[in-house]
Amino acid sequence: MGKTIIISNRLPVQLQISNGTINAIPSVGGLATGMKSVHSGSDGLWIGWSGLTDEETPPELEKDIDKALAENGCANVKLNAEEIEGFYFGFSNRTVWPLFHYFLEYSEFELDFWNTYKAVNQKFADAIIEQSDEDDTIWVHDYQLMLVPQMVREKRPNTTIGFFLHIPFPSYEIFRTLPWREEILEGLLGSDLIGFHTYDYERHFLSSVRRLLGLDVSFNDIYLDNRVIKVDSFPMGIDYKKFRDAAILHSSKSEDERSDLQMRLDNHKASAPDTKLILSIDRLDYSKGIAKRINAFEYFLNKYPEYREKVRLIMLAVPSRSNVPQYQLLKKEIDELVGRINGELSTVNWTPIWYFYRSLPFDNLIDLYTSSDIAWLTPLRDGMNLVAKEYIATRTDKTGVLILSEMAGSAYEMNEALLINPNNFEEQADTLKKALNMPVEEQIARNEFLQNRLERYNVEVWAKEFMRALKEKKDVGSSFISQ
Ligand code: GDG
Repeated sequence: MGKTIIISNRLPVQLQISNGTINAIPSVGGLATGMKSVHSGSDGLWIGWSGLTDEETPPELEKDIDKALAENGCANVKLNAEEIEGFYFGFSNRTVWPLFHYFLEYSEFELDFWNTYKAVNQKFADAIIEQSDEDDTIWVHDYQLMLVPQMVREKRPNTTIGFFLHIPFPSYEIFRTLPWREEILEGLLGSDLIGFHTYDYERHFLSSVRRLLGLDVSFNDIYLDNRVIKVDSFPMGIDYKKFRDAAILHSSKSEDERSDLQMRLDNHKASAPDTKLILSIDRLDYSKGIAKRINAFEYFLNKYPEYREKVRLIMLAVPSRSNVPQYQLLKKEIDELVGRINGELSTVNWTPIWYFYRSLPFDNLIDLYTSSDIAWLTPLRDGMNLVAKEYIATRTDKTGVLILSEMAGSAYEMNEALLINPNNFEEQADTLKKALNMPVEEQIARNEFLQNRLERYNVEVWAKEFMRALKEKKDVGSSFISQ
């Protein structure tokens, strides 16, 4: 039996060079965070881009970089600045990302982006061919690499290939606006198994395959030449134990061991014991509904002024894709909104919004999760949303209220949360009030269900289920071909 090879745009470590030495820095982001435990638990290989362009890589350090990566079970697909511009910032993040998140008006259909996307996908496919054997299992991740499965299939007709999409697959009506829609579908259909977070994304994909390619689709099987491609949903879990253990450790820390952030949070609690903390954590991305959330918070404070000085919104926005104009505009909009609301509503003792625009170390994330009475996550579209799951996992005493957008994939599995429509300010204001007044017994009852489910369906189980389905599919597929 061969090895398992994971392929994603970014490797689970980023390399940075300072004064001739190489530092490996863990990546932030759902995929990196989720798959890390799977990869480190096997002797498999992870192929992806290191984060350094050719131009940023001193030739004399190239060997050391490859060595450092190999020590981490990784192999680099070398990309230059122009390729990153067209493939990553271009087609991936200015065409596919907005389109698949229903921001049609942000989607740019540039032929140059598309050509670079194809060329870079070919580079990834070539790296796979070079570093794998026929009996290896290939697991390709996400929207940056949708052409890779078919590119590998052409050279390795019998290799087992799985693909998982971490973002939503949009409805046919949205997807069909993409000029290269058939090529994207054909690229994905090089896989044996295609996985999505939810049943809805799966249906949308099947509908596009049927209507755009005219292929036979029966239930969740697609018939293409002499192959059957399976499509299924696999809602991604988190490393539940890691978050749980970190929260337990956190609660046992002595005063001296507390972080600066935790001290600030504790001081806040001590000075205003009846003020509740509401938390949001997202990459700074328009799909996450950050600006709307701030507006909804203002709406809440106006509708229920008795909560002024009684609540504080702690907003962590992690810098992301800051080369893309849309993200720069959003950053400006959020800065202005936070400034205006804090300027208008603050009192001597109270600032309504604490806003952090940075990436925080993992321990600080735990400080925030464990100190907040409410997590309020309002994506306008989100493939899954792992932050919602992480918040619940860290609530060791089972208190805390999760308010979650219906538009997040995770909402399908987290019915015990308070689900809201992020466009409905009235509903959100009332839900915030409900959350602030929810009896502790009710919080515990809701979170018990959620925690049990998250513990059971953790990220390792998610990966195992996908791999099991991929293996099963291959066994059935081979017998189909040989009949
Ligand atoms: C994509 C899809 C899907 C965040 N800030 C910090 C930090 N994080 C970590 C969180 C969490 C991850 O990043 C974010 O995951 P999400 O799922 O919320 O969102 P995306 O980055 O958009 O991920 C998403 C996911 O892929 C998986 O399929 O759920 O829908 O868009 O794990 O903890 N970690 C640290 N510091 C931070 O400041 N250390």
